[in-house]
Amino acid sequence: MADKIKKTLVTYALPYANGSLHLGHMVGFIQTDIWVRAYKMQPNVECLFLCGCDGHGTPIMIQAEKLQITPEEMIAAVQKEQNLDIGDFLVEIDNYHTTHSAENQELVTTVFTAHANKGNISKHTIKQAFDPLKNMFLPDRYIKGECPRCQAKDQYGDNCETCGATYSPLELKNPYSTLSGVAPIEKDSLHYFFKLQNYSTFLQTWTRQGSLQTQVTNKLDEWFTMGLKEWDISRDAPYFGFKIPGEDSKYFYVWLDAPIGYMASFVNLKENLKNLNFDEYWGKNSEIPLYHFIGKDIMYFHTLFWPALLAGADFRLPTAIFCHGFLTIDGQKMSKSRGTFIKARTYLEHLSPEYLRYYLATKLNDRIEDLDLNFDDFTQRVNSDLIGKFVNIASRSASFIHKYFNGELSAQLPESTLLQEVAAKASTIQEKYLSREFNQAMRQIFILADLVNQYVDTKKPWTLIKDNPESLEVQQICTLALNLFRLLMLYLKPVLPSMAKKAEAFLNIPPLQWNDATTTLVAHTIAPFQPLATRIDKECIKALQEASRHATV
Ligand code: 2FM
Ligand code: ZN
Repeated sequence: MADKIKKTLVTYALPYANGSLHLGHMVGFIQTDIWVRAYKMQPNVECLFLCGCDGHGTPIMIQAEKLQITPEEMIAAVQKEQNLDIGDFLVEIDNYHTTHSAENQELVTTVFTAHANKGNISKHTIKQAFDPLKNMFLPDRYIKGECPRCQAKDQYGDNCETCGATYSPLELKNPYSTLSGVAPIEKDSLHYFFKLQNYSTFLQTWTRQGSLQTQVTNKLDEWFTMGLKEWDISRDAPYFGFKIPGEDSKYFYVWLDAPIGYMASFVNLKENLKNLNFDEYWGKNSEIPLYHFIGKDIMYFHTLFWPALLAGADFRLPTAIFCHGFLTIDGQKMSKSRGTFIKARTYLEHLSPEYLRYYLATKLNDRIEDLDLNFDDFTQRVNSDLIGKFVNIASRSASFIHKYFNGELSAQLPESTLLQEVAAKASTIQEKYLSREFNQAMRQIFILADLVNQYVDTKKPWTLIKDNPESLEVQQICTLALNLFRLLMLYLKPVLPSMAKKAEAFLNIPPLQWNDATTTLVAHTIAPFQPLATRIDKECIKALQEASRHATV
């Protein structure tokens, strides 16, 4: 009987549709993609990776206005652009949908109605800042003024960058709307609230069941101690989002429909893959693991609101939520003036996506730590380790096999325990990927690469071949070296999928899977060598930084 297929569902946070992706986004996409690829290299598994763009909210409405296009037009263009950028970073997503979709609207209505029927929704009037010129309520980020504590000017509506005070925008002195420049007035408005506190007991149990990283559980404890509060889920027109059923000028807040967008992306994919079953994946009793990869800034929404929304609407819960830290560049926050605000596309115009994938893999772990992209370190690691230690094993050995042995690998391997030693690491490395300790996987792989280089250096095939151009010993040494390279390529394949494809082509083998660690390649003809990667030229980095200084954000 055929083995049962193990299915898994993975998502990465849906980027907003009001701008291009930058390298900060790519940290999460690459982390998720490496995990998914490592997972899919196992036998009898299926793993869907879903994403899409997050199309609602005031910034999207404002940005479209600025561009003098409709939000719908903007979302369609951005969705396409983001999808291309992600694909060009070799991130393999099964469906890149959008939250501004019929599928999402239907699911949002289902979730909202279920909660309304359970008494989890309340309505009451609140006071909010209102721009009398633009005729709209102002989200905090569109109000600036003087800090009520230290009087610093031009501070945002909720916190002061000078003294760190936090406050409500109504407390700012001499406030002004960043949209019109006029002073906002206070105005009453009726809002809808989700009673998150009704899920307090449920969430305190759920968040301690091993679905979250320890740092997240600790942070949540602080929030539980402060007590969960009701959550404002409505916004007044003008707004770009889904209208609340039965209302003329009130919309759901973007964060209500955003995570539901994960489900919508699934439903949309189902249109093309008819064999997918919604209940099997999203039903209350689903046995399929569901993993959400996200950035640390949106932990609150994913670990509290989202599980509560799902539970109350009788859907399944996430199996785990994995938060990653932020990207800094040369030790600092990305900044346009320093040329470190790097758009995904600008990077791709100057450097290979696999350099970044590899560099990030050497740094990513299972904790919520920020990671730094330091360009000197980046160049050094790619040039000395990736190219110098790994790629060179293949180029050296393959050239001997072609030049002296007609592309034929020897029928037997020479006396050596190295192959067993390297093969024995397969399961540990696979586990490191699946537990998101990519940095440890890289460390182990490069310890092995050092051993392989030492082996070749000790054997000196280039000297042996001079004495005897038909030396069986040289053929066997190079055959072993190529077998070792094949194993290292297998171990690096989740990180370097394009290089793996080229290696599979020149080794003349089917796509590498974890199981291949137990086999060897002997009495086999290899194909012409394909250059796998070249060193980073420092000029390319300079050009990238220069282009980033001039790119529009
Ligand atoms: O923070 C953000 O970029 C959001 N657009 C993420 C949404 S994730 C999910 F909930 F849709
Ligand atoms: Zn202040």
